[in-house]
Amino acid sequence: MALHFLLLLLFAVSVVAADEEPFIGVNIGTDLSDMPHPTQVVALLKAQQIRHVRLYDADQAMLLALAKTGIQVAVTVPNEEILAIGQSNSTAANWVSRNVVAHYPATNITAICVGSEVLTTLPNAAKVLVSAIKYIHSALVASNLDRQVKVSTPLSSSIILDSFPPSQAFFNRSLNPVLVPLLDFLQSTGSYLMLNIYPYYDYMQSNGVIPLDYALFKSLPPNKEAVDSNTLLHYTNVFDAMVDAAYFAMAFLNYTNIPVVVTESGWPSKGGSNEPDATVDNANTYNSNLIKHVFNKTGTPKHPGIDVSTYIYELYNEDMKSGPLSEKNWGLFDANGTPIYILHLTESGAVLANDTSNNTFCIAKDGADPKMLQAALDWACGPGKVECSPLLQGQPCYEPDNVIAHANYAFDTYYHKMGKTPDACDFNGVATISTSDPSHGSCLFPGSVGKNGTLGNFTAPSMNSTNSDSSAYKFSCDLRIRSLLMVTGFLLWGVVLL
Ligand SMILES: *[C@@H]1O[C@H](CO)[C@@H](O)[C@H](O)[C@H]1NC(C)=O
Ligand SMILES: *[C@@H]1O[C@H](CO)[C@@H](O)[C@H](O)[C@H]1NC(C)=O
Ligand SMILES: *[C@@H]1O[C@H](CO)[C@@H](O)[C@H](O)[C@H]1NC(C)=O
Ligand SMILES: *[C@@H]1O[C@H](CO)[C@@H](O)[C@H](O)[C@H]1NC(C)=O
Ligand SMILES: *[C@@H]1O[C@H](CO)[C@@H](O)[C@H](O)[C@H]1NC(C)=O
Ligand SMILES: *[C@@H]1O[C@H](CO)[C@@H](O)[C@H](O)[C@H]1NC(C)=O
Ligand SMILES: *[C@@H]1O[C@H](CO)[C@@H](O)[C@H](O)[C@H]1NC(C)=O
Ligand SMILES: *[C@@H]1O[C@H](CO)[C@@H](O)[C@H](O)[C@H]1NC(C)=O
Ligand SMILES: *[C@@H]1O[C@H](CO)[C@@H](O)[C@H](O)[C@H]1NC(C)=O
Ligand SMILES: *[C@H]1O[C@H](CO)[C@@H](O)[C@H](O)[C@H]1NC(C)=O
Repeated sequence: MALHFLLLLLFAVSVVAADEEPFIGVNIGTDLSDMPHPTQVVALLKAQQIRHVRLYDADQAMLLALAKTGIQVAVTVPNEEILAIGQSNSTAANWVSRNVVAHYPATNITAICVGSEVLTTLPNAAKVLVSAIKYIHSALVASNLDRQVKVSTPLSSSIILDSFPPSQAFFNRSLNPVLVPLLDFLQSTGSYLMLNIYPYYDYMQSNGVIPLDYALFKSLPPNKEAVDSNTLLHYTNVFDAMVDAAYFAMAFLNYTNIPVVVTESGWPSKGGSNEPDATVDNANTYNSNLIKHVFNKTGTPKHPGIDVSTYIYELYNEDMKSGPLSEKNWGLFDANGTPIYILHLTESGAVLANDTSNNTFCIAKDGADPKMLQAALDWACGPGKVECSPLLQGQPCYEPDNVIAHANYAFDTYYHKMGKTPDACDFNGVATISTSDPSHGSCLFPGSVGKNGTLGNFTAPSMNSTNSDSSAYKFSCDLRIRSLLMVTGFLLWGVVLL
């Protein structure tokens, strides 16, 4: 009896360890026509205080550029190499020696992702996946690096069936011959389940069953919160529901102490005409809320307080990606390192640096009468005492040489000079307050934080992930089947509870 109790206690303590601070990392896909040089990539990571990255390969130049930066790196064994590595421990040992041992410790490689959604994209490699993982791990053991470098394999969440409500979730049973030894391995080596979670696709393919706000982490009225009728746990967002579905699916196979790291999650900022919710606002809302959620250390309803570190998909917009327009628009930055949007990171605690979302600008109203704009511009640069010299020929804000661009600059300068009071942005009704930074080239507007600091001071987990074929796209493909099932589940669940 006493022993039993002790075991229970040990068990309870070991349930999903929360030993470290949660982190936010970013995935670095490289399918860009003008992929920045690794040194530029690293400069961006540093400027943005990004401390965890995931690469989709183990690119030597990238690993060298990441050396001595303190950035934690997850590297990937590309899917094409799984078959060979899964059949030969010496091939695995060579891979580890070339891509890990050769760079560590200068480059802080903390994880190896063996493949990317192998079970759903490369079924014929599934049978050697666990061997590949074990061979890679043995090579790390031989190099005495197995404690520093975790080995796992990112899974598509589409292998979790009936994920709504989470307590009924289970892994696709036909994958159990792979998943059971995989979970055994993860448990015995203290590694984590790597999961790619895309509430965007869950929402898109739910045909309105999943509310947009629920996918975007926006607060729902209490009577709209989803309640799991088996556990009575309340779910306020799709992300938590998916993570808990993974915990429940593992528990169904009797694995209760394997933590989850989300290796991909994000939202596209632009899409085709049939992707109306791929917008800058939604992408900003999703990623900002995701970051706050991870750093808030709330955990999930099933495991409150247990961190779910997450890698955002992804650093750059990948213009070479095929598939729908949204595929090219998951990035936080363009190839120049210019943010696609400025994340709203207020109230996220000490981990985050300055909130850059509170910047407002005063600009010319759309469609304002050019004559009235000219008059207001003349007033601002004259009686308004705005320092308008940057608008002179040869100066940074001269181009584009038109009344709208010049009025924008003069209005914004006046507005900031006057302490950003709404009154200071009127100009006889031809001016308006905007949250988009009109700065361009070397013409920095008052209130601009420049092109740095989008992500502020935040920490995250890391892996290098850049497959030639987009894992997000692959995900969206195999998600179709799963979504039908999931949506059916959610419908039933939703009818009862929403
Ligand atoms: C590789 O496999 C051979 C036999 O197949 C075995 O003798 C050897 O110990 C293995 N090496 C490692 C590093 O696991
Ligand atoms: C890698 O990062 C971890 C976490 O910050 C740290 O504990 C470890 O000392 C680092 N290793 C190296 C070799 O820098
Ligand atoms: C389960 O996995 C098998 C093998 O990959 C696949 O053929 C089947 O479609 C999956 N089932 C569901 C419901 O996703
Ligand atoms: C999980 O454990 C329970 C109780 O020990 C056992 O009855 C069940 O068969 C196990 N399930 C699996 C999938 O191993
Ligand atoms: C942060 O956590 C607290 C309680 O732990 C919760 O009340 C609050 O809603 C959370 N905020 C976010 C943004 O998740
Ligand atoms: C980042 O945050 C840490 C912890 O809050 C702080 O010590 C550090 O000075 C910050 N760095 C910058 C550049 O703001
Ligand atoms: C915000 O930025 C300013 C100047 O860049 C810096 O002095 C200040 O410490 C920052 N605040 C935080 C909370 O990081
Ligand atoms: C935004 O800035 C204004 C004044 O510049 C300040 O009063 C307000 O508290 C700020 N809001 C946030 C959320 O930081
Ligand atoms: C952005 O960062 C670069 C490199 O760190 C620096 O040279 C530049 O001055 C910064 N720009 C702004 C507006 O802070
Ligand atoms: C990631 O790996 C892929 C496949 O090996 C490669 O083509 C690509 O260049 C790599 N991207 C980065 C950022 O290293």
